[in-house]
Amino acid sequence: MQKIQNFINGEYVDPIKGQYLDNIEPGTGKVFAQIPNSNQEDLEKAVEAARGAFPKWSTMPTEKRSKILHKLADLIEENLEDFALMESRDNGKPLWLAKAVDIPRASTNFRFYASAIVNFSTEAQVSEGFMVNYTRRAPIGVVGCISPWNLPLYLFSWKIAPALAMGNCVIAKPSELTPMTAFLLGRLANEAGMPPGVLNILHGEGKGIGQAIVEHEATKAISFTGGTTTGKIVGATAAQQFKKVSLELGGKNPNIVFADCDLDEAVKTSVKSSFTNQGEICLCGSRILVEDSIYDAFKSKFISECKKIVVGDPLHAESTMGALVSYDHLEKVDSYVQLAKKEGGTILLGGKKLDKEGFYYEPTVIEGLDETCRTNQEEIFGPVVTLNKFSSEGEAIRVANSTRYGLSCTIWTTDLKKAHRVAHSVHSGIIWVNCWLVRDLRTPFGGMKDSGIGREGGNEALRFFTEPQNVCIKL
Ligand code: TXE
Repeated sequence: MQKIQNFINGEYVDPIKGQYLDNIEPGTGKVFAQIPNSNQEDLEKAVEAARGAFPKWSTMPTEKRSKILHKLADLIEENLEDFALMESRDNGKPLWLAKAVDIPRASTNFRFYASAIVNFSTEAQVSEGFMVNYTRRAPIGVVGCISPWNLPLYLFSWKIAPALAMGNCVIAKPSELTPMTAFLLGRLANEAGMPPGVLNILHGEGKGIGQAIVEHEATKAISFTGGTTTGKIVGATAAQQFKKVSLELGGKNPNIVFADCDLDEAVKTSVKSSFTNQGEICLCGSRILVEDSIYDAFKSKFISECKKIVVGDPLHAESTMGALVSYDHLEKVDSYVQLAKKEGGTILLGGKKLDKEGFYYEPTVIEGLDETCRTNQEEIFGPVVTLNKFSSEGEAIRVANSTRYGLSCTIWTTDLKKAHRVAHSVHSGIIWVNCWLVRDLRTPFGGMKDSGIGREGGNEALRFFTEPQNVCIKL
C-alpha cells in the first residue's frame, strides 16, 4: 500500500511524529493509501523553509517566475493520465471527468496565472501639478492555502497558483480525504524549477494541521475553500491576528426556469448542474424553481433524462456518476433524503444507496417541499435536488433569496430584460443566464452572505496575495 509524504523544502519527508491516516477509495470502500497526519513540528519545518525561500522568490524577475509556472502547467498536462487516475480513485469521480475537466483545468490555473502575472499592473493616480500616488503591490510573505475534497487538484491549484505567481511562499494543505494529486504535484514543482521552500505541502486533519496553519503567526494570509461551518472557524481564527482571509464556502443554489426558456436546453443543462461530480460542486443548482405553466413538461423531460444517468465504478467509461467521497458523506446525503420524506417531500427519482461496495447514491429528485424546510435550506452537497413551482417573477426571486447562502444562480429565459432584472435581484456572487459552470478565469469568483467573503479569480486573486502600499509624491 502506498504511503505518501509531506513535501517540505523541495523534498518528500515523513511526518516527524510518524503518524498516519488511512485514505479510503470511495469506489471500493477500501483503504488504498496512508497519509501523514502532520502536526506543529512538521509545520515549523515548512515555515522555516518558506521563510527562507521568500527573499529570492519574491524578488525573482516576474518573467522567470512566470516561466516556472508555465512549465508546471506543461508537466501536469504531460502527466494527465497519472493525475486523473489518482484523482478518480481518491475522490470517487468518474475517470473520464477527471481527465476531461479536473486535471486540464488545474493545468490551466497555473498557465492562467503564469500569464496574468506578466500582464498585471498596479494603480497610479496623478493630480496634475500637485501630487502623484502609486500603489505598490508587494507579495505578503508566507501564506496558507487550504482546499477541499470535491475538486481536489483544481481547487488546490486555483489557490496556490496566484499566491506563487505574486511571489509568495506557500504552505498548502489539501483535504485529508483527497490528498493524492497534491502529493504528486511536489515532484513536478521540482522538475519545473521551483526553488525549494517556495511550495510546501502538508497533509493531515483539518482540526490539527489545518487549524495550525491558520493559527501560525508566519502565515499572513489564508485562502480557504470548504464548508461554511469550517469557514466560520477559519475566519474567526484568522481575525485574531488580523490576517487577510478569503473564504469560498457552501451554496444552496437556485436554478430558475421561466416558461419562456428553451426547454430542451434548460433540461439538458439542469441535469448537469444537478448531478455532475455526484452533485459535489459548490456551484451545483440544488433547488430547481420552475414556472408553473411549464412545471409538468419540465418535470417529465427532466426525470426521463435523469433516468439515463449511470451510477457506477468511477474507473468505468460508461459511468456518468461515480461514488460519493466518503462513508460519512454518503450517510449525510442519505439522512437528508430521509429528512425530506419526513418534511412531506415526494421522491420522484432515486432516494437510495446502491447495494454495492463503495459509497454510491442514486441521483435523487424530490418535489412538494416548502422553501422554508431544511431540505431546501441546508447544503446537502450530493446528488439530491428539489423541484419547486413558482407563479411569478417576484415569487421566483423571493424563493431564490430565501436561504443563508448566495453563491451562484442560473436563470433560464429568452427575455433579455427579465434576465438582467432577475440577475440584479438575486443575491448571488455568480449568475449564469442560459448556461451553467461556464467560467472565464478573469472574472471575480465567490459568494455573498454565508457563501463566503472575498473574491478569487483574475486580478482579484493577484491583489489578494499582495500587501498594497500607497506611495505619495508631492510635486
Ligand atoms: O469540509 P471542511 P468537509 C461543504 C459540504 C460538506 C461540508 C463539510 O456541505 O458536506 O462542507 O465538508 C480543512 N482549520 N463543502 O467537512 O471541513 C479540511 O481538512 C483549518 C463545500 O469535508 O470545510 C479540508 O482541507 N482547516 C465545499 C478543508 O478544510 C480546516 C467543498 C475543507 O474541509 C479546519 C467541501 C480547521 N479548523 C465541502 N477544519 C465548497 N465550498 O466547495 C477542516 N479544515
